[in-house]
Amino acid sequence: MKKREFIKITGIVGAGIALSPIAACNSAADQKKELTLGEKPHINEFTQLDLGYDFTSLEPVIDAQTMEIHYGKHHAGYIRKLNKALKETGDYKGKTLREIICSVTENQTGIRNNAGGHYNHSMFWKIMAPGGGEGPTGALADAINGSFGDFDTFKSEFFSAAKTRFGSGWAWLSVGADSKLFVSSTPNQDNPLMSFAEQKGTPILGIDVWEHAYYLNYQNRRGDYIKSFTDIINWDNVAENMWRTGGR
Ligand code: MN3
Repeated sequence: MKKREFIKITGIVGAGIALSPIAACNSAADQKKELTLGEKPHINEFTQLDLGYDFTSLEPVIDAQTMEIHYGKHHAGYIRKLNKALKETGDYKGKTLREIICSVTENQTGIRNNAGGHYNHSMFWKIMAPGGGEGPTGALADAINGSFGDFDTFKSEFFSAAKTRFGSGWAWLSVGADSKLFVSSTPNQDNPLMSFAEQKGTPILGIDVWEHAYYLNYQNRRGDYIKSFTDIINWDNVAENMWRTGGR
């Protein structure tokens, strides 16, 4: 099915008619349709994908120095430590990043933190764009309205989840097992796909609320960062993530 046809058909989600239930971490065949982040299965090591835009592109919302350090040091560091941890365990050969996220256990902290760090940041770079978008349209807008009532209610829930996450972590918009969208937050580099997440689902949008994501520009004003972030959301890519999640 072509993406456009799918979007047309899944307009029904907004009308309250759910698609077939989708488990967040399900069979290999279904996973191929889920968010892949372009990664290859883990054979030797994971590598960092190109950012796809310049460090200055998201200014003034996110300054170039923050982007350079965040992408070049923090994200790159998660990948380096993930590769080291994978080498040490010898497990997960041939698994995709998503499969690792889905099967990592709470106590495997090296892989949990660094596979999470790699996955979360790979998604984060893709759901932002210079100038952002007009806001969600089509099936994504319908799904947001169907799940939250309206876009403003979603924005307020997302803001609150990001603002109140104590310490470091992420706030998410995810697709749940009932195909509805929900907002949640996770600590550190955890992710809603992880089996021990409080609310499990497939994330399609996430905001990094670690201080390293905003401190140079916003210092302690996390709320200002979150509000500005909504101006640079790449809604087309969020819609694409939703399409992959339900694209069966
Ligand atoms: Mn970060």
